[in-house]
Amino acid sequence: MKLNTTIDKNIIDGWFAEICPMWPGIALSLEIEKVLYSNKSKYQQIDLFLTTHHGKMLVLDGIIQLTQSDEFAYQEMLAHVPLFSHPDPRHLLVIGGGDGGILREAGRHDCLETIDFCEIDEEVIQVCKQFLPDLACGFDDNRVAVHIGDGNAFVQNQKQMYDVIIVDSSDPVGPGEALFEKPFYESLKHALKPGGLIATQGESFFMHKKYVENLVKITKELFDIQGYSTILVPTYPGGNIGICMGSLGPQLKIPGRQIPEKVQQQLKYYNKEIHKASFVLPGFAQKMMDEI
Ligand code: SPD
Repeated sequence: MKLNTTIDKNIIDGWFAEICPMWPGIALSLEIEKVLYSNKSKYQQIDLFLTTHHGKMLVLDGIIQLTQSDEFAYQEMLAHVPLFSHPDPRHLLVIGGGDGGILREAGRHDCLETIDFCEIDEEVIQVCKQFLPDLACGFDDNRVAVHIGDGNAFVQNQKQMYDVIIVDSSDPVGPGEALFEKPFYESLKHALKPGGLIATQGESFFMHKKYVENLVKITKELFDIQGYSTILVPTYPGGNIGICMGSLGPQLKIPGRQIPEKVQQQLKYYNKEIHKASFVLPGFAQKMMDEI
């Protein structure tokens, strides 16, 4: 099948194959029904597909960012593990994640007074508002202030501003590269209020050992408490992805406050037990963390 997309190299007989040097020799493929959007923005190639069995799928530079069938797992965990670890989060910064999914989840926390959001590629936001309103509804929250620009530059100007910072980055190829380097984490630390914490997209301990080790090393060096939580996401490489966290006070492995019943009822993946369990790692992965 010939699909009208500008990333032809990833399309094989009507299937999209996620081929990337970060996970050599293996590629997840999804069958495509239709190309809904395909364009090279100022920063990256943006593709939005309708798949045959997993709903719509957002792909940036050939890498799957989300599918409608399992996005809830990633968005819920990357938002609620850090936000429920903090005993009283009032001010949140979200860097990356132009789909709005993390904002949708963060918006469930009534205690938040301000939510700053920084995304480099405005076109991703526009595409998601048009095609993924079930995620982009996160932008409708009137506590959200959108800043279009480089997250790395944005955070350098913020001093002791936030209780929680969440980094929903793409992989360290393309525009997200600086978000995996130590100077960025030093800036995040300075942007935190006393007792604050950060959480960042932490890749997969099966597929991206050197990237996970690097993030864990940086967060161990800079923060008082470090933790690595893992999430099952069938359409990410290896079927799992981590959250690498650093805290200036709060414990990470247990919720620091009650999960309101009305919030819990809205969630499909996150709960108190999965919060704790997500920090329990397979032996080889725990050994990897301990040796850093
Ligand atoms: N390997 C892909 C990792 C993508 C992480 N970011 C996804 C953005 C969803 N809000």
